[in-house]
Amino acid sequence: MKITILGCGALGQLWLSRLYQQGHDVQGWLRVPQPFCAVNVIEPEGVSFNRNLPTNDPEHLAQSELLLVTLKAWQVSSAVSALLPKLNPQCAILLLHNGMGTQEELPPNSQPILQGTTTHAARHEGSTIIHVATGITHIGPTSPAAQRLSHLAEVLHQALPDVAWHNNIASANWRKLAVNCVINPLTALYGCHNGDLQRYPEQIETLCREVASVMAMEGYHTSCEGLMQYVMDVIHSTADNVSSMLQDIRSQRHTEIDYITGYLLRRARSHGLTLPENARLFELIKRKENEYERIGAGLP
Ligand code: KPL
Repeated sequence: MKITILGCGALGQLWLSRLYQQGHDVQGWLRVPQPFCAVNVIEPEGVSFNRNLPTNDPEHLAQSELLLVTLKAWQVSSAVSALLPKLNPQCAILLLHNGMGTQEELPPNSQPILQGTTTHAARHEGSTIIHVATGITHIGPTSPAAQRLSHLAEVLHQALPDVAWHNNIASANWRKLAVNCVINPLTALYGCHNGDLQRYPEQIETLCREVASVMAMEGYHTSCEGLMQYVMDVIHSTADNVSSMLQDIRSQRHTEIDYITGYLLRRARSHGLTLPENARLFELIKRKENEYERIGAGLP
């Protein structure tokens, strides 16, 4: 299958290496074009993959059957919008990132669009990508046109298991949003590993209650207890992880908070709900982010 991967960060390189090894015709797409992408991945059991893979070939892009987008949420709309006119109308776009709300930012288009989330963890160590923990990738259609694409779950599963197909991906996305609304800001504020959050059950319960109230208004009924159990399970299973938001804050990068807690608060407002604890965490993360972004921009 001909595939272009937009975003060659840690997860993008992991998918490039796995899809290439499955015999797919893959290329990376970089914002700043380079002659090739040096993909260097070390798997959890120590096996490494090291190869230069092609990038930014417009012909390859035009013939691609899948555009796999592994950018951060805040990078998606401008990068995908720039590629839309160059894609074959049949080319599926799979948006794989934390948070929600990026699809609404895209210009009107007729591409079949899939959304997904993943619990695979990968991080940079110099120019090497360490695949820290295996996980599950949940994908599903966002329009009737994309419903016929369930075979893609099998293609992706062969390369990087597990991949699960959901006809109703929004429900899975909301559960992942709940996980990210709890783990990401709290770890970024306390400067701790995911597992250390077990010390804050009351705060986690308050956050989950607020998320569950918005989910109910959106038509995804869940009990606060059920949601909290799910979040606690992820805290246990990713106990040694440094969350992506803590990594972003430590490296003074823009975070995904606008698409995680920010998205939740926007949906809450549209239903006339206020979420004091999520709003407080949102403000604290934005304050941290603004501090270094102002300095970076040379502002007083
Ligand atoms: O998605 C994650 C992230 O760090 O962004 C979790 C699930 C919280 C794992 O660290």
